[in-house]
Amino acid sequence: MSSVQSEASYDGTRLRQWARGGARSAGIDRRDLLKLVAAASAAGALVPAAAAPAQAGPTLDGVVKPLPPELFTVRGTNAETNFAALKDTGLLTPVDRFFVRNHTTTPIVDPADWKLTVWGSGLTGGPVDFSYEALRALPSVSRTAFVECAGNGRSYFTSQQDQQVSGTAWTLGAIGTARWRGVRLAEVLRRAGIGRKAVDVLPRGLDAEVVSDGTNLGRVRRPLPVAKALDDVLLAYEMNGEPLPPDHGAPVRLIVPSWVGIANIKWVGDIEVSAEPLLSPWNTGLYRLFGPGYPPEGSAPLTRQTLKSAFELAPGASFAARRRHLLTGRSWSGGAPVRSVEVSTDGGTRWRPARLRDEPRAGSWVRWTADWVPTTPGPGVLLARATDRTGRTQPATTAHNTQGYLFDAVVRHPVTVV
Ligand SMILES: Nc1nc2c(c(=O)[nH]1)N[C@H]1C(S)=C(S)[C@@H](COP(=O)(O)O)O[C@H]1N2
Ligand SMILES: [Mo]
Repeated sequence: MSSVQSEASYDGTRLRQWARGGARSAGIDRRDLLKLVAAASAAGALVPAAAAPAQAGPTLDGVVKPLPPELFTVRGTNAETNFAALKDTGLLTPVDRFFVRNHTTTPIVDPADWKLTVWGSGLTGGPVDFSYEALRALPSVSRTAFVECAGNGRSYFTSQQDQQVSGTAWTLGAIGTARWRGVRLAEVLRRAGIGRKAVDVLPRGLDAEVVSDGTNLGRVRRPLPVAKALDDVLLAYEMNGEPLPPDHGAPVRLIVPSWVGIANIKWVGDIEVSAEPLLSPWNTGLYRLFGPGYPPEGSAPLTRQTLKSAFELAPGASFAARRRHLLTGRSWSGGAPVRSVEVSTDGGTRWRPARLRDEPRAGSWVRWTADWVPTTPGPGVLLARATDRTGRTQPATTAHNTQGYLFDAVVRHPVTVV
């Protein structure tokens, strides 16, 4: 099934039903939700993406793991991976440098006290609880998948396109790839008695309620259409062969391959299975595209990630002239496996193929290399662009949206030749 198509048309139904009172705003007042949507579409409500300055330091209140400045750039409650710190790592991002995106703070949840409650009108019976032990006793699967924030690359709307956007001013490091092990969500939903009338599945985190501009949005939760929930989604309890660490959702999180980061709910405590369509702030005012060219209620909710490329280099890195250098980087796409990557070292006039170091796979990234012998000392710019197997290539610019989601244009990486 072409999930992007079907989810978009399903969402049309969801919104029409909501307008007629047939869908439910889950855990938030209908008027508050309408206010959020209106704010998202109004240019006047924009807060510049650069509002929260990057801070340097080894820790951040609310994040458990250390955040040494050589590995991370702290942005508000979040920590961005420095791409240069991935240079000598393998395909998988080590936990010590995997980005953290927290709406509030990392909760500490003891697996012994934890249970997952599956409930709602889409079940054939009453609520069903799964303890951590019970979940671990179910058949497990492993898969490699990236988690990438929908706003990854957001700062380039401003720095490359001179446009205002709201949200965390990420460069390209709001992504990490890990090997996840857990239970298929489909397995848990079937055991809980999901019925034929179920349309939406709403996982909710155990972290604190999110208050934004004086409105309590409730706990982080985003409806997943039942088609995706029953497809390739995992309830993961292991990351790179170790129990899930606190900052990445311990004891159990969702992994929703190829979809925007927000779908991957961390610290999941309950899952509502609903026979009526559900709306939450995270699939209405947030995580849709708003702005010129989009309807007032926004685009359909974001599903798949777009495609991007990044050099494993610090911004402004310097290179000795007339020496051979090995440039390294990574490219990825939520749409399909990466097909090819090209690099330009002359500002985008000439492009040459990079060598792929990994077999491209859906939902993962590929590492690549390219040689470079710079000639003239002075400032320079490196560019990389990926093409995926759907035939899509990174464009020169990305159409503006007010919250700066899904930046996919080629990023200009400044360097100095000495
Ligand atoms: N419960 C909960 N789940 C959450 C979030 C959160 O703040 N709370 N942030 C989401 C967002 S926006 C992203 S991009 C990913 C980040 O996952 P990571 O912190 O493990 O990298 O988690 C998602 N899941
Ligand atoms: Mo995100």
